[in-house]
Amino acid sequence: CTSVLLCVCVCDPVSPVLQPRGGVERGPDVIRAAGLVEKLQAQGCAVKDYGNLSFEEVVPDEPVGRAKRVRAVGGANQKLAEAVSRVKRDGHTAVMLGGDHSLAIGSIHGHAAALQSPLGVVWVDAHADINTPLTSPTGNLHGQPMSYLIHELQSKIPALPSFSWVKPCVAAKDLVYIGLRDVDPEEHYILKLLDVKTFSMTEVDRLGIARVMEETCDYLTAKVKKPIHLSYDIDAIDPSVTPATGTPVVGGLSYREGVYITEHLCQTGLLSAVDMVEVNPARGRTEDEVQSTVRTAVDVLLGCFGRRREGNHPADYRMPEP
Ligand code: EXY
Ligand code: MN
Ligand code: MN
Ligand code: MN
Repeated sequence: CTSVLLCVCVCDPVSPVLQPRGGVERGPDVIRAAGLVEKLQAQGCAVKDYGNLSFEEVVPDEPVGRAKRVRAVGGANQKLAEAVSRVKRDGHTAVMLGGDHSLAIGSIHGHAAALQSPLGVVWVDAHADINTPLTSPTGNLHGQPMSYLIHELQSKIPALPSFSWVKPCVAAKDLVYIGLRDVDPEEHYILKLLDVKTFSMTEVDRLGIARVMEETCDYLTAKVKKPIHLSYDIDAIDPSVTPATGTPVVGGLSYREGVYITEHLCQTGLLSAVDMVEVNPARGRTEDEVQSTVRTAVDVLLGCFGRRREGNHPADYRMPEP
């Protein structure tokens, strides 16, 4: 397989406030330090690491209405979208390491722009991240990325500085959520209004993760087999496993469910780009908490690229004859 790592951190709207000495922008480097590239190569992937994208600091970046850090996040995502488009046009599978989930604006936009066909999006998250700038209770852009991308919400999105390049590129029917358990009332209204397919943690409990994944893929490929963009927020997994993240919510996916999602998507052959976001080493209370979070993020990514839990063993092994 061929994968390309774009290591990206779009500035986090929450982290600098809560963690003034650094935060989610260190996610890509700790994921690298845990050996992601080497492990992908060991399982047969050709990997190109583009390094961290660098973004201009925007000062001042006063809130627009309630929306915070609009210019910085808009500008960074435009740069990211161009980078992702180039990678996809070169025929690679793109991996975006966050960083904040607001990077999905540029990631999905750039992915869609490079394709000739529509895109299916699988959003694995405790949160729906579909507030508009006007419904958002916090103004944090990481709670909003899907709203900018969905065709059906465009009439509800106000013009924002540094966002004029963003054009909707995903149909509401091509989006599936897995792992939801912290949804704002306004987001719930949007999900119902647009009839978005959701598997909250209640459905994961009721159906089991295997059936959730079968239904997800059946739903997305019912008419045509679309390339899939997986946007994976590490807070989808239970904070007992992945505590080093900005907005942990109890009652999440187990490690095994979290990895199974990627194993299943990998075997569809349709996985075309992956975001791994919200790994924040500054939010771990101990080194063990950071390592548990980072190792899980790495395993989730390895699952996207063919890692099997029984081991990836060569098919040409011959037993020694006596
Ligand atoms: N729904 C809340 C908001 O819009 O502020 C919380 C969002 C948390 C988003 C995290 C990254 O997934
Ligand atoms: Mn965030
Ligand atoms: Mn989340
Ligand atoms: Mn998220």
